[in-house]
Amino acid sequence: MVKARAHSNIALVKYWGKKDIALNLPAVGSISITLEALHTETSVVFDESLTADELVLNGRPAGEKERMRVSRFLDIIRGRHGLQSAARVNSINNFPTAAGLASSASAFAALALAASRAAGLELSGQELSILARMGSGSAARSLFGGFTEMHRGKRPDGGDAFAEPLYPADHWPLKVVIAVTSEAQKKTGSTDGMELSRKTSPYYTAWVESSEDDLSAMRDALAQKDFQKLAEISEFSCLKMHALAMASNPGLIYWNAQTLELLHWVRSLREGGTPAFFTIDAGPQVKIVCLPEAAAAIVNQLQGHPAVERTIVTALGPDAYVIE
Ligand code: 2P0
Repeated sequence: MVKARAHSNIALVKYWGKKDIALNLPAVGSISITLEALHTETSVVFDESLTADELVLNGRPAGEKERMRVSRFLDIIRGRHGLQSAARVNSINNFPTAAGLASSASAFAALALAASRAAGLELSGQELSILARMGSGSAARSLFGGFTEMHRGKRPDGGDAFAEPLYPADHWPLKVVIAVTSEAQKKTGSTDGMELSRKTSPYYTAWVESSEDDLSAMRDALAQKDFQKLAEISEFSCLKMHALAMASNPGLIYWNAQTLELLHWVRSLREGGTPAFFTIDAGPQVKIVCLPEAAAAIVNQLQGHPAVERTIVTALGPDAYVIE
């Protein structure tokens, strides 16, 4: 049995759209930060006595949809390495899965690491990232700590579509305050949402074409540790992704009223001199990224704020690793 831990991540330059569904190749590159406080621990054992893969999620047998997704992922490892056995997989998030916080990123990164080791393979970081990508695009980034860049790649087989570490967490010890506005499960998952945008959003081509400029500007902002630039590019990429999603048909609206209220709140905070900006994924939570000295005051001000159910504060996290 091998148990591994991987941390969640949030993209500052967003991934939205696939150029190949079967291999899960992203249409755009992305840049993310890995989050220390949110992680998944997954154990895997291949067992010849099992007739089918078993999946326990947060202490309970998983639904058939989740089990099949994990089983298809294990098939990639089995197929490549001539393994026949089914596996017992046990996965625990230290954060509520229903809270609309990214769970597939840390889940498939931890699974890629644990399952490949349990199969007797010692994969490189790049190989693990490619493997994790086939489970979930954002998972390719969760293998690495700190600041990470995912490449969209050019090869049709996806051999160059992997994530790489840009900087370790201590390059720039940013903090993230997650403002949870609703614990309700989202209606349209990312995979379906991305396909809808690719097929129907008139902004899709412009989104793909403009992505390289955002990545390049973000690399500069990180190299220079220029917070103002970091804030502007991140908010731009986030709002552009949501505009793309909203312009799908039918439109995808991941925000609620509280989300929008908090966007204005964060903007006015920054105008008042607080080094903070927002980013939002395919759900209604607002992630406020800030310089470390600003985090405590932001949390204080959000306490009792009518738009916020609760907050989670985190520093930047480490690489994925094997626990036992
Ligand atoms: C990201 N998101 O860059 C973007 C921004 C959500 C919004 O990657 O279909 O679960 O499994 O490759 O990675 C979430 O989508 O999608 C995501 P799949 P994934 O973080």
